[in-house]
Amino acid sequence: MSLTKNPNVNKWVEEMIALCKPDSVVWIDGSKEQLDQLVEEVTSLPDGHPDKLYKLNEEKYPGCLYHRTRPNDVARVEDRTFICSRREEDAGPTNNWMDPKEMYAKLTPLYDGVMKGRTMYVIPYSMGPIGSPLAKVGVEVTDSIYVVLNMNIMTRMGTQAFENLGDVSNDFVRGLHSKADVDPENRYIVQFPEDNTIWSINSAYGGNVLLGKKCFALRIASYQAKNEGWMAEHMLILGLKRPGEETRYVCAAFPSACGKTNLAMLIPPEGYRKKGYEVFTVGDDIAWLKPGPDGRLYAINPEAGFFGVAPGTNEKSNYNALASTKKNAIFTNVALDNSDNTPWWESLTKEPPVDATEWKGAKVNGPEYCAQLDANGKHLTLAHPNSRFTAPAENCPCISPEFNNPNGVPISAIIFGGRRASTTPLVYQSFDWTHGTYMGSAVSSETTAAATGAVGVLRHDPMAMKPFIGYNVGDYWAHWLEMGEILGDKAPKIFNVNWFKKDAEGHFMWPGFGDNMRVLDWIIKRCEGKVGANETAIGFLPKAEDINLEGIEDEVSPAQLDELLKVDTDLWKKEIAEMRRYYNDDIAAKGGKIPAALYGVLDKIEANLNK
Ligand code: GTP
Ligand code: SPV
Ligand code: MN
Repeated sequence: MSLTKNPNVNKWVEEMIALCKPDSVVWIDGSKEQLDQLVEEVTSLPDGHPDKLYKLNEEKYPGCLYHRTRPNDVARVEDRTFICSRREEDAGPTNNWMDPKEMYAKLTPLYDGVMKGRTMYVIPYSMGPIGSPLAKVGVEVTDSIYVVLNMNIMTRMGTQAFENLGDVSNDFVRGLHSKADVDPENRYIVQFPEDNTIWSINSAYGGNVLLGKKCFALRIASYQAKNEGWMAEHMLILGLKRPGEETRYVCAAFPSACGKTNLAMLIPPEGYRKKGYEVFTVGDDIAWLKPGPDGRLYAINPEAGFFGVAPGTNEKSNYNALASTKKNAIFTNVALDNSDNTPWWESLTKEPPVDATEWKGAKVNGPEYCAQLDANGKHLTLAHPNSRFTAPAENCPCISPEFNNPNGVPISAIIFGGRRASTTPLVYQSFDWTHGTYMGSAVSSETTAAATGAVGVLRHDPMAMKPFIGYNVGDYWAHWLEMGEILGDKAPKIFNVNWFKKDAEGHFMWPGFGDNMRVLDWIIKRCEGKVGANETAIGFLPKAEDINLEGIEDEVSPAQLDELLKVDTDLWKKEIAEMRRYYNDDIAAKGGKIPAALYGVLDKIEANLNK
């Protein structure tokens, strides 16, 4: 039974039913009874069934579930992700493109009858708080209970979403997902931005199938945002409360698996905590940003949960993320400690469990298994490097009191970053918004396990949005510049950080995690005009004495801090030469219209370095 009178929704769902031919259709109202029933169904599947979810230790992890995806289906697949705008030039050089007519024709046979013998679940959901002027509605049809249960955590799911849409509007994103045969050869993640439509097939993993996340809230939304005068970005949102001062909010865009969840939930070092500094999480992955009535830029988190990287998460590195996973969470591709049926991943505890199940499902002796080396000489891991937890934001001990504020929070600073072993200093500030936009366009980072392919290779990832910009990257940069014009002197200040600089021995030079507070502190003071800086060829850098090292003097010597704050002219000349090559060869020569102002910045920095 449909849950809405909206004829646009009902007509589209009828079409999807006619195409996929499910045995039955269930509209997801979001009620506890309905969800409990789905949990019973999916946990009752026989052991080893590829769709099965497992219940975990009810005392230690109440309401938590565990799932293993197929070994060839463990991350986003960028080479199988398409932006199907009518004109190829509107997809631009950073996207795979196919004519939408051709793509529909290609995929329709794959979906034809694909749900025979299966149930279709119709999921209404809101991205953003119910009632927020910035929120948007999506409907996803899927044949996966895993998707339903994850969408329940990641979005405001169920009948409530239709309240936002109303009975007549056609403004909703249509998402069609089928796990089909989970055949990697026919795996497609396709966005049709001009149709508000997403078609995903032959995957059952995370970002490929939770269509509200990357597909809608970034790829489709970035296109909508350009047309409607706002921004959809791959950014965390955090609030920093300092004693006796108003809470300041910042956004940070780092590529996948480069530290957004960690920064968003940061616990300040002891010295700061004692003085009363606190960090509050508004979002850990996606921000929708729009100028507010006072002319400042406001941000909401369109999501309701965290789909976070598990390995590396522990009491010390990210206490708040770990705490968020302790009830009503779903774990995907982590390992199990069979002694008490709890999830485990690398670095959760020092020693792997002896009686373990590794992420593909084999029962192993943990320490013995992890002592083995793979073909590249790396230790085997019990959990997949891109294993994840799906956790409700409301579990997070430091969730912001503004999390559900329909108007969002005002943003003081935008921070870019990535994994850079060399060249990029710990932190620097742009000269102005245009230079900040250039800095965003110049983000490059060593690749991680979040997408399939080689790990550790330096690649350009402008604004941490390379896999997520739903249109031409040149037009996207132009949109950033336009937003700067609109915001004028109320625009957030723009910074770049690098937690990942390495010394000659390959060790990280900066302790990172909670100690990143020391950098945030400088950033906020810069926004408030309360601290000076050194003007360099590439931007404003902190004076060494303005980075507070109290409590980490043993870890970061003055010489090391100098190294972290160094602008190496030779390396930067290479960096600029590479940027010119990137602009010319990878973007302009392939149909990206680079705004002249960005070439202007490139010229200026190059001239500065040659002075
Ligand atoms: P996505 O969910 O893929 O968008 O990732 P993310 O940007 O939220 O990354 P996340 O915070 O999950 O961190 C990914 C990995 O980076 C984890 O293994 C972290 O332990 C590690 N990491 C995060 N912050 C730091 C840091 O400040 N320093 C170092 N050295 N590692 C960090
Ligand atoms: C990312 O890869 O940036 C993620 C995980 O946040 S996924 O939802 O799979 O895209
Ligand atoms: Mn992400």
